[in-house]
Amino acid sequence: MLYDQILSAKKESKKLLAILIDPDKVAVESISVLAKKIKQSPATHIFVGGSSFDGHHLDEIIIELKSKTDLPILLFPGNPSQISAAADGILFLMLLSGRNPDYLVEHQINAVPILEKTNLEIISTGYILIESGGETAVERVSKTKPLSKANAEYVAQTAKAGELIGNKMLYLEAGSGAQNAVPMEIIKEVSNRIAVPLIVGGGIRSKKQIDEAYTSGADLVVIGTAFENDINFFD
Ligand code: 1GP
Repeated sequence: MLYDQILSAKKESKKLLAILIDPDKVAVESISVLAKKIKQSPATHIFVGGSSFDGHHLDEIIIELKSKTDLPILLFPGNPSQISAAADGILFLMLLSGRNPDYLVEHQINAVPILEKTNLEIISTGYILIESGGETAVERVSKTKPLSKANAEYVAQTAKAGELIGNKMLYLEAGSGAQNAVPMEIIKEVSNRIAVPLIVGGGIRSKKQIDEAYTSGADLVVIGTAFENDINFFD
């Protein structure tokens, strides 16, 4: 099971790395080149999803990725149209930082009939958006405000509530292409407070930032835009 592997990695302090593929930004034909680069990178997981993608060539993208790499593929959906039975699992997200009922529970309810027709491993994940210096797509699409980075205690409290509700992972998100990544102090505060694996992503553009996220307590770092803009990023 994918979640058990993530938990074991956490126990062994083995850090994980996911490359995020936004299906809106890639063509099926480009996957073989991307997959080659992913194979040469330190990535341990592939995430697939985007804020506003309508799901149109999702199956094809995932089938192509699966035929070209051995990494587990986890859906990172912005809405229920982004569910594909071809993936291995799904981050079943709950936008804990926002107060929009659609992203707290409505999308999840609508996803059930689709999920029941798949064998996807479903991993309940609390998703926390942190302010990052400008409006991000997640903010725009979810119509929610991020949490202030000035109040690390409140962010940690939110993450802990997610854990107590039953989230099996927490995701600290600055937003794709964010000006500023999630600050180290926030990552530290949250990781000290929760026992479940911590994912950190958004605006991470350098090896140094990846290492800083790990040393602050991230168990899994997500890289999307940096790899999208430069497929040689991990060289
Ligand atoms: C976005 O956390 C991911 O949801 C990755 O962000 O595209 O900025 O790497 P970037």
